[in-house]
Amino acid sequence: SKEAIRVLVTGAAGQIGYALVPMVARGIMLGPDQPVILHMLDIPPAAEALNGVKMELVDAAFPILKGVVATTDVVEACTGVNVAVMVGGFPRKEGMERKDVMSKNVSIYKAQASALEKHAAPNCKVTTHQLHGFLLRFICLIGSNSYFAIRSQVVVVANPANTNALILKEYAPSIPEKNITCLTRLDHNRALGQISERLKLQVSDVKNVIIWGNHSSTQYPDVNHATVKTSSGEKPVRQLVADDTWLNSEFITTVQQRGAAIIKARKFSSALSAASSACDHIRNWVLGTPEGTWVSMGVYSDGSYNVPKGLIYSFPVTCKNGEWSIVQGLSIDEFSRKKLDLTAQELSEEKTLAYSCLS
Ligand code: NAX
Repeated sequence: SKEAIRVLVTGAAGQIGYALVPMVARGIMLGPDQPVILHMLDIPPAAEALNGVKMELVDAAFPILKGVVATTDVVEACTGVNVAVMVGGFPRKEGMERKDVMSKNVSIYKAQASALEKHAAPNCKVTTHQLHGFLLRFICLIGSNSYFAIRSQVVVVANPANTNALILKEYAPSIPEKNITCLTRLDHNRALGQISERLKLQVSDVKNVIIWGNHSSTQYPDVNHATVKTSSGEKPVRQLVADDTWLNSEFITTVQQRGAAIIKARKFSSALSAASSACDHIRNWVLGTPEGTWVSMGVYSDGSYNVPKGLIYSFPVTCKNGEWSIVQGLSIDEFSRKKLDLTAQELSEEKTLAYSCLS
């Protein structure tokens, strides 16, 4: 039988956490026959609620759930985890300045990064890398008794997601930068959903949209390379929609503003779709993207597409053997170029603001 994978969910007593942990325990994130041990972290005011979530996980009797750690101690939460989904954060409250929210979250992500670095125990099954002090590991069982380490997999969900991920990266320097990502898959999935609604086609037949940049309203949902599977083969989305005005305006703003529309309708922010997308993000990262398909992930920029290096920016990526790589060589027209630059500009400003909160 397979070795259990330890999955950390921070902010587990919150809305997204409540939707996410049963998905993980059902095998939606890592596969239906992959045993998991859930590590749930929240803060002391939420400790009782967190314990309630733990009780429900026990009550649901998930066959692949091999254990639950529910704690307010970051060290206990991080010990031995292989996959980390960072959902915990400080929400923007009415009357709060952007800088105040940034400052709260920067200090949370700085502290959690350092706590991970300093305290998490190396996985005893990994002998070569544990000497390097890496904390989070992904262990794969090959055959009956041999293991190899595919490093840690971290996705930051909490907003400002890209910048929180950047802070986590900066303050956990021994975790390879390739292992720290942020969630823009929800935006990607929203874009797929809008195209399929418009064309009255199955969402599973639409692919290769791109979310560029920040998980914020400056993100650029791009359909220039997206295709739809039809009975007469794959067709470009632009050809099938045949309405550039809609694609260049309403489609973009609908995806950008979808989070606000959900809050307006539900009085709470997106939760089930965020949780489901976080599962998609990790599943594709760990198990790979299908041939010919890419997804969007916020990753550390290497300067591809002239995006400034040193930002966590959402790109189209393919994944194989637990590693993502940015899809290269896509043509970027002038309209897109401006939008790629605008969202990069916002991320650079967020980075400056985040650093000013640190000093
Ligand atoms: P909730 O407020 O329901 O839950 C957040 C949880 O985090 C709470 O239980 C809180 O006690 C906990 N928390 C706060 N500080 C913590 C800390 N230092 N350590 C551990 N836990 C801590 O928010 P929810 O609706 O679940 O959203 C969570 C985050 O996801 C928010 O930052 C939200 O803005 C962000 N989102 C990101 C999305 C994305 O696509 N990247 C989409 C959905 C969502 O808006």
